[in-house]
Amino acid sequence: MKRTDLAVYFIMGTSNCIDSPIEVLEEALKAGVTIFQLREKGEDALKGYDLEHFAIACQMLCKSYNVPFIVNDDVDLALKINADGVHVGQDDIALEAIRTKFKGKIVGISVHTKEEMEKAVIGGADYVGIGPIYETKSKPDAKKPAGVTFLHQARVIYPDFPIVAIGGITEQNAHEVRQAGADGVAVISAISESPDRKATIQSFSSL
Ligand code: TZP
Ligand code: MG
Repeated sequence: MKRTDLAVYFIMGTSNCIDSPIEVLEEALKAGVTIFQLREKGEDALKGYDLEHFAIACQMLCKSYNVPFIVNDDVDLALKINADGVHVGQDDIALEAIRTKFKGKIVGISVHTKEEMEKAVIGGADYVGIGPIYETKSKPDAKKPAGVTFLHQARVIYPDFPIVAIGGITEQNAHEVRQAGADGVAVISAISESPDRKATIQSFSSL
């Protein structure tokens, strides 16, 4: 993948949207998000056939805008529907196991320390997500906000490795994370809850 693919990384599940999720996604794609991750979480999360059906609808939309479609956590679903990639956390299935199943596809992993980052790079990840940078209300079990210190360190150690920042990123603070070395911003609420999605996405695109 190219580092520029991470520029505006939209993440969403049905619980993140007040409006129709498919309409939100289409609006976001039209406005210029560069990569999309389906992250279906929470008590009312879609499951089984409903989840697969929704995932395929998202995937088809992404395809029509030429935007990579990534599935969070659910490696089996990603393989079944032939998604462009998966994103996993430290507590999910091991990177090496995914890497062998996902030849030629995008594999992203969340990291919080230098050790985790080194393992990710050696283990063949295509990109890492670093965060939460700021306070987030979209992930109840998120770690404490880390600010941009580690993000900056990671960029210094790995000048060319694709890195996206996540957690509480808004139009107001996005500049700081790009300055610290992130190739892009990964956001849920800043886009899904924006009163003007087009303007929000354009502001992220022009960083
Ligand atoms: N991982 C770390 S923070 C976070 C995830 C999935 C949630 C990001 O959501 P928001 O609304 O952009 O803070
Ligand atoms: Mg996970």
